[in-house]
Amino acid sequence: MSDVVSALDMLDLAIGRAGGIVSDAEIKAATDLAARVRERRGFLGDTLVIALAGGTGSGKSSLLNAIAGRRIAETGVLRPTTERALAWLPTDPEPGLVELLDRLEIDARYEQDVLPKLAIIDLPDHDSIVLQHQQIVGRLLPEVDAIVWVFDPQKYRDPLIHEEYISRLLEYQEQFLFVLNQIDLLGQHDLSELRSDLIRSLEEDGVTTPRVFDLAADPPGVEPLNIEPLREYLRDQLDAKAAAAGKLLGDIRRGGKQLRVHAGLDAGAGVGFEGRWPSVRASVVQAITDGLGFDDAVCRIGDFVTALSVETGGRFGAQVRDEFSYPRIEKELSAALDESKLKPTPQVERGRMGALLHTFWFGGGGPENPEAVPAFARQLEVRFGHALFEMLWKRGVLGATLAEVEIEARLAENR
Ligand SMILES: Nc1nc2c(ncn2[C@@H]2O[C@H](COP(=O)(O)OP(=O)(O)O)[C@@H](O)[C@H]2O)c(=O)[nH]1
Ligand SMILES: [Mg+2]
Repeated sequence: MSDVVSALDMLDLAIGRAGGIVSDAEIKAATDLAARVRERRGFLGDTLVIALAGGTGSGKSSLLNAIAGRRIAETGVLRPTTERALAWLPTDPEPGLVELLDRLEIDARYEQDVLPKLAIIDLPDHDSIVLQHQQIVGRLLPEVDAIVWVFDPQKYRDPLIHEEYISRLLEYQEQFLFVLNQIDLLGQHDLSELRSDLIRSLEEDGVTTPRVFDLAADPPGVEPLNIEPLREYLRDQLDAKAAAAGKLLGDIRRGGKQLRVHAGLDAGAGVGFEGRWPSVRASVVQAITDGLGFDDAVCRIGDFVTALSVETGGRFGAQVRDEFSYPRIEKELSAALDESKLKPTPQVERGRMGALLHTFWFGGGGPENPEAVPAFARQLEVRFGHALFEMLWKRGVLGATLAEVEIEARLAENR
């Protein structure tokens, strides 16, 4: 299972692994992009997550039941009825949604397949537990897509809701929806008056253009009234959300791709190091033991480093080159000779071909102490093989992580 959150987590991991492989500026660009994706208000996934808030008895639980089309939450005249928050969520919820509910410690979860991609959180009735409710709303707001404030005709001016919640949380007003419930109890005239009055008080709280839906979630003996406009609004929001999630995934993929390009990983991570290095090492040993000379051996390693640098490219390629500069290769190579005590075969000044012919005709080539050859080969392994392998391995791990970013994002796009 995959979602925006998983893809973004993977991008974060890749950014953490890109140090030393791509430049700091490129890392910063990717970090900024990930931060922008995370900053997005609301739930970071393609499920539309809404929470129902409001005074006790206003009809939050009834509204959930009305939207669901069946009884999910307990409702009742005896207060409070909803003691713990509960969530109504799609079956097979995206992992980010499960994490969100875990974080909010909402354990009561009812899976539904009525409205895929819609999750509704019914908050506890707050009169008795104001503090807890306040904390939940505070924690919830930054993480959900919308809060539906439910009012009833008796308590729609409840100062607690207006002063303690709405006017203090105005920075989230884009996410607010308002429901005037129990309209079955009102005549047409009362309804329009009450509706205007509610809008006025919300404006006094500081809400710029309150979106108010009037409905009856649980009129006695009859079907809910006027639920459809709210449902329709939620459906539109769902479409908008799907588009937004698609855009976020696009951004994440773009961030991953940038890192891949800068790390020179676009054509894949492998340069076949393990297959190539043993023959380079053998040729260095040969250069030393066949009398081709120290400089020739240095060049063989240098050529290999250059090839790796060119093939990996970008900043990483340059770094391979910097790490294994010619002076360092010379230094390490003479240290390898010292350590292994291998005495190089005296150089024959005729170039490679001439040297080979020389050995062929006159024999007698070879080091004074051939028994030191394995120790020399081991030194090459330690001083060059391991170090190069480690650098390439790090880049390979980054490559694998970036592949994972792409895979997670693609899977999420196709959910
Ligand atoms: N007349 C009428 N009663 C309603 C309506 N909606 C809810 N109720 C009743 O109001 C009471 C409280 O509803 P409930 O959903 O438990 O409110 P909550 O505390 O906000 O969750 C219950 O007895 C519901 O049956 C409605 O639209 N009209
Ligand atoms: Mg309730």
